[in-house]
Amino acid sequence: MKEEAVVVIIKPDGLKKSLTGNILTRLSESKLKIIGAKVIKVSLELAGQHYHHLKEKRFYPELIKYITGKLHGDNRVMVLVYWGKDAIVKVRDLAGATNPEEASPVSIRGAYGRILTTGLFENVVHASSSQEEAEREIKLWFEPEEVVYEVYPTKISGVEQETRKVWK
Ligand code: IDP
Ligand code: MG
Repeated sequence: MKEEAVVVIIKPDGLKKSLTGNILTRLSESKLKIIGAKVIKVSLELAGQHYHHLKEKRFYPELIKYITGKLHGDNRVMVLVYWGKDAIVKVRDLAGATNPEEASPVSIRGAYGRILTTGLFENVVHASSSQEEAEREIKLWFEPEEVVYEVYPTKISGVEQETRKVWK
């Protein structure tokens, strides 16, 4: 199996509950390499693009509230790219099943997830489900310079004197 990338998102419940350290420790059992990592706020637009395939599900409105932080009063997520052999299956194994009640109790979701009274699976982490999804998610969540390996081809775009925010 070739090396591949996988996106992990520590969802707002993970940050609110100070679980980032525990989750990253669990994920380090995979021996995969972290090649990108940042903490960001999730806009409604980004949330909608990330979960576009779930728009028809009855839990979709609640899911959008969840990932944008409305359920936790905290809209931070930590988003990472892991790289290595069988990265997707390794990370999804450590994450556990989507439903935290069905997830192995020693998996991340089994240990830290819960089901809300609304029925939403508050399951602490997202992990890409295929190479195609990983590519789509990396291109959605990251700029090329935020990922240390050039995992997909890039090109130069824009004008040289483009303005941008810098430290003063
Ligand atoms: P995954 O995160 O394991 O890949 P997806 O089917 O992509 O699962 O669903 C995205 C997220 O939507 C899940 O992580 C979970 O938070 C929520 N979700 C998925 N299926 C259900 C469901 O049947 N009931 C409630 N929430 C769900
Ligand atoms: Mg998924």
